[in-house]
Amino acid sequence: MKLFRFSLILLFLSFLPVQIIAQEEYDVKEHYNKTEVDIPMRDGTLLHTTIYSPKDTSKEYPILMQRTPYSSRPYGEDQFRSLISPNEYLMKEGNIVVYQDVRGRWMSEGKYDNMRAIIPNKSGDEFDESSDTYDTIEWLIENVDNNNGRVGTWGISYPGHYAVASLVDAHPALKASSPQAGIGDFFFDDFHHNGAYLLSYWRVTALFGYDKTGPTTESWYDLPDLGTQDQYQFFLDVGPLSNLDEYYGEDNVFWQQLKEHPNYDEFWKSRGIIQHLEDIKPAVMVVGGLFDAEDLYGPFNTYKKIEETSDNYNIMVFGPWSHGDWARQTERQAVGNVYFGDNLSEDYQRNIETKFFNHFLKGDGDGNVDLAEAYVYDTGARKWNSYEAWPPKNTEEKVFYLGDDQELTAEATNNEESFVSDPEKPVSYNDEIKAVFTPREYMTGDQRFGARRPDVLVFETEVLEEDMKLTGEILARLNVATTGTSADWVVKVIDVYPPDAEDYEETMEHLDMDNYHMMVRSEVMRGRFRNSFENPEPFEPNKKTSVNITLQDINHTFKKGHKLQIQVQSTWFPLIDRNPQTFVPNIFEAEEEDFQKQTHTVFGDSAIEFSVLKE
Ligand code: PG9
Repeated sequence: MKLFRFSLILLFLSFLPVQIIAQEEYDVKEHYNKTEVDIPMRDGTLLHTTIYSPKDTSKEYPILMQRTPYSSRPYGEDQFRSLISPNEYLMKEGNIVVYQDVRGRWMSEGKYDNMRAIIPNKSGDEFDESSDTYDTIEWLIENVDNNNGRVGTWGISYPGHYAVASLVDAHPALKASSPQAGIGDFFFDDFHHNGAYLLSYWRVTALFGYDKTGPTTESWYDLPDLGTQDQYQFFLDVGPLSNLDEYYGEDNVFWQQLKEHPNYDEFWKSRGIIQHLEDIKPAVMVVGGLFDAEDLYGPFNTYKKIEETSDNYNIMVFGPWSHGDWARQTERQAVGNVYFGDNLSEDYQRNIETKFFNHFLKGDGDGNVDLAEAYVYDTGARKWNSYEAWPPKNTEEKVFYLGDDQELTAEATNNEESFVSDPEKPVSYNDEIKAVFTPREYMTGDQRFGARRPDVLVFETEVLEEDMKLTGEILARLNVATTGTSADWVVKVIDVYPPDAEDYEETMEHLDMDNYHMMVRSEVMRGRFRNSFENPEPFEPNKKTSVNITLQDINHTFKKGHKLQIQVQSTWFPLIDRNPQTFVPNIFEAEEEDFQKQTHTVFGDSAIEFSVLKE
């Protein structure tokens, strides 16, 4: 396979929202001075830091900082970003804006460590991302002219993770942070979902896997090129994961780590950041996208953990966004084929994000600011909701059972639905032939291509006679069996549109929205981890076994005339890797002969538990 160098800008933009794209009407260079400094951390490591300071020195400004593994480029004091700050409103009104290459990345010294573990009660020159942030803030407050002594952090995705890290043992000058789609734990975000490896992330293992030899402004890695858009066929032809060693050698540290740690061991556990969110002091605004294919576990659990453990100001905003959409300037907000509304991101940036930072960094900072506890978009009714708590309190449980005749029933049945699961013909996770860096559109994708396969079980309500609003987490309590000793279980929650549904500008040419099977939420449980993520267990062939799957929060009205549909399947390719369906110690080391067709069964006392909002 030929390796070829992506233009880093292309790769860089593929991860980050369009906010880096030029803002024609505002020239940063006219309003800001730029300096680049190398700030010493407590262990002496120098972290390369770019500082944009307003030219108007007649007043003081807070410091808004983003720490990133994706480069604080452009480098060179005469090279300016076209947009600085979380949004253009904060840029135009004037703030000191700082970008820093985290340890081991780009122009910073040190060795990179993916999701570097937080060290509680550090001593001496022990360091982690929390202490690197603390040391950086200490230096900035002491050395940057015209700062008002208050600091805010923000970031999306990995930069969002570093914003979460800034909250742990926070510097006293840190008054506000907005972690946005911040990674919480790589065993449940990005690279894995409940222990299933996201094969769809395989290519970006190159981005994080190689150590650089020293500070550099040029990328030191190449992304493998599949040589085709048909990544389903590519990965099917590759066969067992061990064959991918052909493309990543021993020098790809992260690829080795992924293979060596198939279970939720200390390697992953220590790197999860949610556990450290105790007694948080700075004000926090967690932001996420309800259709974010990369990081959902992180933002929801960041908000919930802080609510549980801290009495700081803590709010959340979840819109009908895919990864990073909220930072874009697109007028029509859509995810894949599905349109949700106009100017949703711009309104959020102007009326929520700017208000949050200004209150805590320039205003009274006492928390008396007219912002809701939880802004969550209703992705079925297509309107914003403001809640006083999340998940909402005024709900009642509604349980649907996976009955016979493809029906969702109010009572359990003795029904059994079986299907042959063939690793050589896995269910595709989407109906497009497109190679991706990371998955995106499938989160609202049409699921009819799945519904018509014999190895996808379908259960649905009658046409709804009135609106049904489902909010919060979903619990799938499956009772299953397999003729094998290993299996994955995927549950998909789908909104079936009526025959007269309106089409959108974004709806693909060949498609109408009538009878559109819109994915609302989905999740996989790698069956070996059903009782413990640390200690995987085989299935006993043909024994009825319970498998529980928590699906991340939703806020979706299933409207009158629509249907609620549940799909259950055991392959989801190549979103996730194939399960050999034979229990092996480590699927990364499974052999060709381990991959066996098996017959799986789902019993009629399997239940899907929702929370219905009592309007
Ligand atoms: N969470 C995103 C990601 C992390 C690691 C690999 C690929 C993507 C992100 O930082 O955009």
